[in-house]
Amino acid sequence: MKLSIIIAVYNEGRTAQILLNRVWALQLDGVAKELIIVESNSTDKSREICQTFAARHAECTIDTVKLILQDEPKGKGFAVRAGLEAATGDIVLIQDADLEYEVEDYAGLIKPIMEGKTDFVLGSRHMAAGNWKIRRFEKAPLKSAVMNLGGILFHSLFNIVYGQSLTDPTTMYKVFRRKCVLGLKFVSPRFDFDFELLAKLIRAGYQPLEVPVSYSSRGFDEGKKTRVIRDPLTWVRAILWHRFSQLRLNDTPETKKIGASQAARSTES
Ligand SMILES: Nc1nc2c(ncn2[C@@H]2O[C@H](COP(=O)(O)OP(=O)(O)OP(=O)(O)O)[C@@H](O)[C@H]2O)c(=O)[nH]1
Ligand SMILES: [Mg+2]
Repeated sequence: MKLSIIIAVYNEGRTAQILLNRVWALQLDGVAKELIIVESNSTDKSREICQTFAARHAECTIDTVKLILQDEPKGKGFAVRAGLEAATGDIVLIQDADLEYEVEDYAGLIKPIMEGKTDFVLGSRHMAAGNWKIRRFEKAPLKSAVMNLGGILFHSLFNIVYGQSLTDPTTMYKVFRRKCVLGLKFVSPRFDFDFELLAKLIRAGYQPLEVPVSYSSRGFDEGKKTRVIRDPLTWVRAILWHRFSQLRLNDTPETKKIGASQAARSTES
């Protein structure tokens, strides 16, 4: 079993090295890891960190490292999509280059997939925290409150539009069999990709199973790249648009019909 771990890195000089070392050191029974690092010409030392890391592990054959260097930062979605194209694993997991989540949660995330219970898992921060206040920025309590409230609104809107009852649709930990995304069309460049990926997997008939994961939010002063005004607008658009946007790369009227009936089944269940 091979696990492809896609790590988008842009200006993460403070955390990239620690994160990469943690992912590399993690041992998972019967699983070989393929780290796919996508770096977009950072203005800090992130590119050097990624290059040194990839060079250090270039000779490794069980766990492997692929480094994709992009010329400019076009957003997390753009970077993760490049990673998806390069992935060769059976299962794909998306990982940020910060330390907000714990790599120790990987085992719990891939377990239901390896046991054949599902093809798609979401790591829910709310299930573990037991409440909705998952963001706590010490120096900006108002921003924390706005983002926590915004989280509820976006999660609710997503659940209504897609007929779901997910506790954490915007979690970074989206883990799925690679076959699930083959042939699906993705266009979102920024954090709107999160919604597009989830929407299209659900529309393709893959109902996500949520498992609890730990989360410790970082503040904007620590490098968070979400924009408080710009990004939420793209999320609303993504939630509504991708309910109906082209699902597959080669959609014909026939495959569209199949997609629609699969989506209907998954929203019924
Ligand atoms: N390669 C690349 N990575 C990016 C770009 N924009 C953001 N990232 C990376 O994407 C990851 C997520 O960015 P964060 O600022 O942590 O975003 P977040 O608010 O935690 O959002 P989520 O990941 O959706 O939970 C980080 O590892 C960033 O370095 C980009 O343009 N290029
Ligand atoms: Mg993050």
